[in-house]
Amino acid sequence: MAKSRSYFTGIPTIAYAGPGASNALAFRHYNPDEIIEGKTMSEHLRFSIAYWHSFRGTGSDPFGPGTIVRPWESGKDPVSVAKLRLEAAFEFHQKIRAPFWAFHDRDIAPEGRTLAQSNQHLDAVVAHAKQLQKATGVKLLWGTANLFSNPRYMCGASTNPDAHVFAYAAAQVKKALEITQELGGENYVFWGGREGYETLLNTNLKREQDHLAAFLHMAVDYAKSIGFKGQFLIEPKPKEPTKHQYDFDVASGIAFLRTYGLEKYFKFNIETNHATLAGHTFQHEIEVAASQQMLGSIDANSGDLLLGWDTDQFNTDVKELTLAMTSILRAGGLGTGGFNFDAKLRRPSIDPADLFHAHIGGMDAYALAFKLARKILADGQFERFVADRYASFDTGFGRDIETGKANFKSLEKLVLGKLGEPTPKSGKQEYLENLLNTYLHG
Ligand code: XLS
Ligand code: NI
Ligand code: NI
Repeated sequence: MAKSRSYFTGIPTIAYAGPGASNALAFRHYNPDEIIEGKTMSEHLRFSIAYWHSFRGTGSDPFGPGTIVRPWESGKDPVSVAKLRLEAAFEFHQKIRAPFWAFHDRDIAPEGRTLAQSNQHLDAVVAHAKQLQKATGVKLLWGTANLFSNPRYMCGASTNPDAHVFAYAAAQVKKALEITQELGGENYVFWGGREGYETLLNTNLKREQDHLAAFLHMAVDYAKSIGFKGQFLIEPKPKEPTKHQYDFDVASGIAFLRTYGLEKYFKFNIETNHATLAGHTFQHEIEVAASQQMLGSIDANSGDLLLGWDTDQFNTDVKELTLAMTSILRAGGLGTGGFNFDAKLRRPSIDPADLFHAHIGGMDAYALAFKLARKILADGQFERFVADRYASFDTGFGRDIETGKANFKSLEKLVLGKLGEPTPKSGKQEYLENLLNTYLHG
């Protein structure tokens, strides 16, 4: 497909220049073509750009309007602008070497006056996106539906007290699944934007949770009926915009899915900043999901320790990412998931180059974390330490505990007899923290 114009003139395709390179518009650690264990780094890391932040975000906040003005955002017909915007996005993908994108339905095409008109807009834009995907090789990591911005969803979508709103949301997700399938989406995400409550004075919590489950069952059934093979993902978040959201964290998500018989259809899309809002580390959420083989994908970003909301910043904290990456690699990777930069520029970062610096920083930090985590796992020092720490469960009565052969009586007998008092053993946290630093800083 002929490219009519370039929106990022003056910015080259970002090349790998190696650690210590002085060019700010180059990768220091992300070398997309480097082969590691038979796969390129690009294939290992499956980086994705969040369309909503990078191509719909304007830098607006509750205290003021947007600050970021992009050249492709001009024109009277919103569907034509939507197509130009897509062209700019795909040019960006090629220059930043990110093989995937992710979107909400309402990011890519303007909402119409009626659902039918919204769907027509989507059809026009999706046809264009399909051509651009084909021309560039960029693929869809996941699609989702925006069930939180329109005022109709002010009291939730599938958890709205009004069945009419539930029906509207169902119709919207039906279409979102169809377009995700049309574009070869490898996953489909459910983030419960307003699926929660502000006050129990007006809320029937049990009915709302039942409705959310009914909605997800309908989505599973519809996906099956159209032959959509992508992985369904729940993206937990404890709060914001509602005070209390039902998909609070991975653990409550697992309990919810099991309660309603949905567990075999879903994995988790874990977002760093959502983990910290829930009072967890990023790595904790990954481990909880991985422990149940439910690790699906990552929304790669970071919060600010001093702020209590989802600041969606690009993550350059190599220590945090290395810890997360060891857990991800130990779990066998993300499968059809990827690292989706659900992150946005700060309000004064108004230059097109800032979009590049932001993603270069994020990609380099993840790539470095990937390399460090591989080294940590290959050396096995932490693995051996942890294995030794639990070794008493490998044999004898410890083994009997794990295999269900021990009980209170048998254990009491042992303690009253030959076992007696346990010998305390050091957890060696400071030693391990120092060891971690030798990987990070030598
Ligand atoms: C918001 C979420 C959202 C989801 C997609 O906090 O991160 O962007 O990723 O709906
Ligand atoms: Ni997200
Ligand atoms: Ni978020």
